[in-house]
Amino acid sequence: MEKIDVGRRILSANEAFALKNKQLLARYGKRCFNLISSPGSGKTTLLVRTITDLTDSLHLGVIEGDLQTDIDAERIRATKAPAIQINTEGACHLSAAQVSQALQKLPIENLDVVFIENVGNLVCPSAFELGEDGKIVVLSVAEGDDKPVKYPGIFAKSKVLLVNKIDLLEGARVDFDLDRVHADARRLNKTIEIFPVSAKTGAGMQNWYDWLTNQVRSR
Ligand SMILES: Nc1nc2c(ncn2[C@@H]2O[C@H](COP(=O)(O)OP(=O)(O)OP(=O)(O)O)[C@@H](O)[C@H]2O)c(=O)[nH]1
Ligand SMILES: [Mg+2]
Repeated sequence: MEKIDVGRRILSANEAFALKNKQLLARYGKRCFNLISSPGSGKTTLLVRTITDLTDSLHLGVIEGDLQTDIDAERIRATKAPAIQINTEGACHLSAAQVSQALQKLPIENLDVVFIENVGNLVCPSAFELGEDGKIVVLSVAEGDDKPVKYPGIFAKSKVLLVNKIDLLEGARVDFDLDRVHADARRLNKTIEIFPVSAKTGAGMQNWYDWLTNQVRSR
């Protein structure tokens, strides 16, 4: 009996949409980044702060992926930036087909960067290309410093690692060895940019803004 590799078929259908998204974004000359992390590491908080702090220099739009609700899209819209919510109804990642539909609803021509906030999950989203310029993995210090070695796939594939909630390191409220995370992430990915930040206090955020601004300028 012939064996059918369903996993591979799903991936190649996804890759066709990812290519379509990439071509659309290239035609408009826009950057697109795919934010991936565990639930609650601070993706939406980081986006809200980035949009607010860069309001005079960059126009950002967001595609939000969640199992249910439009809570995150509403948080983005409160900044006046455009946001499209996708509900995956149980799926643990966004697909390129879903992103393709959302891209048609965003005013891409008016934007500098499209951010995709993927479903909170450190594993599934890393396997699905969406047509982005790069993945950005967020790890908050409350999750523990062993995450790069335990979930290597996403750290190996990402352009940037945002180590969020560094305000919690003050007073040793959380045990987290930043040097270990640097070393482990670099071992997996020689070129990954690592920015320790706090979306709450704004600490370290300027390094992230400089990187993002350079990405837009070099397009
Ligand atoms: N102390 C501290 N808390 C933060 C920081 N960033 C986010 N938070 C808090 O972390 C919680 C989760 O933040 P979200 O931005 O909703 O996280 P998320 O990754 O978007 O979550 P999902 O979309 O559910 O995956 C909220 O209570 C935030 O206020 C930070 O830098 N420091
Ligand atoms: Mg969120």
